[in-house]
Amino acid sequence: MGKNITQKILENHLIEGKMKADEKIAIKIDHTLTQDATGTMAYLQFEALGIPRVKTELSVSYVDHNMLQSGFMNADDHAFLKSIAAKHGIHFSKPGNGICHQVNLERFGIPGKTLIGSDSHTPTAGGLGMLAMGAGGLDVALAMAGEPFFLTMPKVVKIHLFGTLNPFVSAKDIILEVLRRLTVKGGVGRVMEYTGPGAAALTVPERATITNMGAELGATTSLFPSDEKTRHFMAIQEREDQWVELKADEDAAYDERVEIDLATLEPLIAQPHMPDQVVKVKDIAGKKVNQVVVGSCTNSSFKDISTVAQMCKGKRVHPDVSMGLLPGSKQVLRKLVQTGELDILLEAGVRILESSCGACIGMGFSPRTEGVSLRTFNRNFLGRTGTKSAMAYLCSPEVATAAALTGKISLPADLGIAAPQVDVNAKFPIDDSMILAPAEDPGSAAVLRGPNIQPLPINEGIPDKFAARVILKVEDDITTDHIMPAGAKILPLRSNIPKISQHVFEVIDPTFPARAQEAGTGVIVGGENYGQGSSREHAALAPMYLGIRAVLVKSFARIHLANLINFGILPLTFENPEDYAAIDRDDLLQLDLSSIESGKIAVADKSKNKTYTALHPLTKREIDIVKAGGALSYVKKVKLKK
Ligand code: MIC
Ligand code: SF4
Repeated sequence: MGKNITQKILENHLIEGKMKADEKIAIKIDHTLTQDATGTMAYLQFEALGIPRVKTELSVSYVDHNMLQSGFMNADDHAFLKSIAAKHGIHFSKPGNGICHQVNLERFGIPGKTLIGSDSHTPTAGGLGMLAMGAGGLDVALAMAGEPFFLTMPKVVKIHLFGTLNPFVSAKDIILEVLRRLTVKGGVGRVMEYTGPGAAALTVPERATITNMGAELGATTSLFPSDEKTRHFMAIQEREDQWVELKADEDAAYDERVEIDLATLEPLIAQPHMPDQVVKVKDIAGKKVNQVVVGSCTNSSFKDISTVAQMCKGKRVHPDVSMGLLPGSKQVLRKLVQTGELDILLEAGVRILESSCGACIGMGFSPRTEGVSLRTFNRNFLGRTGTKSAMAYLCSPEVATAAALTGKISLPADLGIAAPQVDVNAKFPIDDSMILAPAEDPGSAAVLRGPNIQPLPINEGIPDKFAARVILKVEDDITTDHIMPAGAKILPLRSNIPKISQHVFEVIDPTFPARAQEAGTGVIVGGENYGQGSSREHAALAPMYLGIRAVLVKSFARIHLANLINFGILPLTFENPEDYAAIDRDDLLQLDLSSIESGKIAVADKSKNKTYTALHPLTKREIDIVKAGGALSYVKKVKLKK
């Protein structure tokens, strides 16, 4: 039986375990990336491991999230990141050079290599044939220290694309269609591997739009083959020598299959407040729009923005709409200058924002009260725009531009203009001057630490029996944006756990931090897919700081589950999902871990006089990690001492 691409890359990197779906495996990591919002913690953790220089082939630290710099905090983080990168052998991409996933595609990604990044959209690099996964900062720190990365062997889904896209229908519509069919839980435990003539016809940036938003399916990662299109993209980036071919065998086996006829796709749009609330644009056409933003790691390539510029040529943004644009990288922005398209956008009345995450993570450009905002981004979770009452929709650059020009949700084909044609052979300005190489001599680099960079809090570990109060009970599909919101006010506190923890669950229940601290030891109860979304380990670290020692839910999202384990929080699932209904906020639970090695523990609800069995997915190693108070203590105590 032949192999698919996922199996080929995993086999080349396998350190431990059997490549059988749902088994735990450990793999070697070739590249790592961090961004600033998760990076400060990742490097503090790397530093705590006491390893002088990274052991990966390549590690890059990007600054793209916290770029508002209102006050000293973000700037201090940047200075810390730059100095610690120089010291430990890490490349540093300066603020302004671009969004990590876009710059990684352009300048660093290599087909067939493994990459983990402290950002959930790291799978963007799957568009280039890299096996790229999001992970918590601590897992990235461990990979930089040469430790293997542990994951559950995913199922591999073949997504066969055929047929040709119609004018004004683009890569974003393909991934929105996948989300419509499979939902935000549909990719959990799976790698989505794209094949077929429809996949072969897509360019690397188009493929990257699809692999990027595979994160919203909950997928471990998404992958395209590395073929002529990949070689061509790397040649344009003057990196053809790093290209290797990568394809599935003719008789490769897959666990599941999905077929999409691209010719049948119409422009799609995800409605508030979940990326899988997908409908046809034509079904909600006519709705008035206040704001449009083009950008984010999903849709900020030259192809995306050139498409917008061509549609805006000779036209004006509607008087009732504020339109913003975040180019994905300095390279994209310079290219727009060279083609004259930046001027077309300015003439049309588009607001040019920095090459950064910006509005995607609520760093500025928030919509007005109850504002309708169309975004080419990947997430529209409640409150993420920075305005809780706003209605955020996700769509392609084509649909976003049609709305900006007409003031309402509209079909781009109704504008009566020719579909844009982007020159895929165009040369790009190659300029790595904003990427700083590490110092030759680590001793020569001093680490700069501003007052906002506070030491890592320590978890002392959990005893075999403990009582804990239910601090909060939540529903299905709780995202990390619910648990640990971002935005301009909170993101600057990412290096300061005591302060940021005061915002945990702010959008759901602002009394959470005070009640958790008062209770001393707490539990969170939740539904399915708990912790979907971001890789931010603050969604585990900050609750841990507030005394949360267990999370009892119907099911977990992958990265958040790993983060809970990494910070010594016991992840539990109901043996009988109906028990969820019986537990209430403020109940006092007694947890007995004496049978933990059997995969189960006993939970007694003292307030209700009931007992339940809770399951956990932990391996022996992970049980030891949780008991030790988290992976850092465990690795320092057990592994690195060997
Ligand atoms: C996001 O898109 O939510 C972020 C901000 O990029 C996060 C990382 C973070 O919270 O710092 C992610 O996706 O992992
Ligand atoms: Fe940045 Fe948004 Fe991409 Fe996250 S999803 S990395 S915030 S652009």
